[in-house]
Amino acid sequence: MSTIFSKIIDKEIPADIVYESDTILAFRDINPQAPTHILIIPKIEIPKVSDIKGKDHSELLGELFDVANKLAAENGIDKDGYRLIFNCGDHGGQEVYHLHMHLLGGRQMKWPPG
Ligand code: DGP
Repeated sequence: MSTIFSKIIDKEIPADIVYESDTILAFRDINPQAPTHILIIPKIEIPKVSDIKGKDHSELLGELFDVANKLAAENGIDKDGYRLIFNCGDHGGQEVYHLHMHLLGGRQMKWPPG
């Protein structure tokens, strides 16, 4: 089922897009939890982490990480470090059921997460 992220991909609703390729879109989170908070998403609809099939999606996942590392460098958070998060399902705190990687940085992260 399509989510709000499909509308962002289709440019039906605006977003602060920081990267786009044929397969991936990245945009700033509407409710940032750190000075840098970017969502990196595949354009194809994969609802959640548990729907990933390594055989089918390994190249796409590699691209997601490449984009995360590139955006971390562009946003000046690569030296001090950053956090990459996939929330999965209710207990994982997932709100939007279109696979997305959170790139968070620009402040000290805590552990354990809430
Ligand atoms: P998650 O809880 O992992 O499903 O995170 C979903 C994130 O998506 C949350 O941090 C807020 C963000 N978000 C939800 N709707 C929109 C939107 O319309 N635009 C943008 N830029 N971010 C959104």
